[in-house]
Amino acid sequence: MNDVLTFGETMIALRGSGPLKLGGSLDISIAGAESNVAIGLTRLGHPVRWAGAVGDDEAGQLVLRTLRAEGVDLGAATVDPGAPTGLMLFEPRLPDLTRVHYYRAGSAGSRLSPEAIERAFAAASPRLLHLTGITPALGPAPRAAADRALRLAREAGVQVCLDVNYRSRLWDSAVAGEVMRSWAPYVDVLIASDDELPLAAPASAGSELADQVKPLLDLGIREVVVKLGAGGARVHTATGELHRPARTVRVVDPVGAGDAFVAGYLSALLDDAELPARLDRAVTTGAFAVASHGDWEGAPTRAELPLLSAESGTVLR
Ligand code: KDG
Repeated sequence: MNDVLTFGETMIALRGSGPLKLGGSLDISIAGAESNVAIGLTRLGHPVRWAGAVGDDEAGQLVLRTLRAEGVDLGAATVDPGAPTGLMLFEPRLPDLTRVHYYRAGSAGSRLSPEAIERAFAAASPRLLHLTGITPALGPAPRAAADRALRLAREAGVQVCLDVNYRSRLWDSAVAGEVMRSWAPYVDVLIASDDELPLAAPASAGSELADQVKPLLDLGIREVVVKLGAGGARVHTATGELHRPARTVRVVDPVGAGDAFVAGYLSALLDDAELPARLDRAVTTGAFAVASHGDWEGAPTRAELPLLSAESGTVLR
């Protein structure tokens, strides 16, 4: 049985080394928030099923081959012959600023159906369903698929994690807020950066973080986890709150850090670890991501977790 079921769009990711309009060479890999979490969890030893859709094309083959090589269960993945695999371009424009360009309108991922998600659930109930706020931004079909997943999880007593993951290039914040608020009552673990939290909190909530967290806990959300970037992370529950600072590492690429954080948090939760250990693992896996290039490539295995505590300049022979 899989510990986790997740789905969402995974695309071909092309990374340049400077302004795109000047040309040059591109590195090819894959990227997708949910599959980044799936890889992060799989490397930590948790069985994960990814139920997204790719086109019947070479790009789709790269997505599936990569996930398969990482040990992610693809038994419920869809190959859609009627649409291409999505594409995203990463353009490092300044040392600390990367622009992202999406080519995903009409992609296979934007046509993922509720029926595909029914099949994914029918095979076996997971312990946890992980969704992100990117999926409903892709179109009515993936939004309906995610709605269906939330209802199936509720019926089967499967706990739900939602990472708000707001993408302003995909949809308007008012619409995103409507969807996130309608999903909140189904969620057990809500993960958001501090600027994303207002999208999930009731529209009437105040502007202070505490004013936004309380109504979410009152709704029945068990853990509200707030990512604070370089400030670390905080988890709020009905009985209190807990903070962990970020781990100190040399930042080489912040992309994928949020997904790595989620993988670490959920891994410790699935191990039945207490809240302090969940946050510790989350800030550790997040730090691995910012210290490595790519969306998911730097995700640690369980044996590698202690490496982050090694002194600078350590060579392991
Ligand atoms: O931030 C890492 C991923 O979320 C990103 O690279 C891919 O899913 C993605 C998106 O839609 O931006």
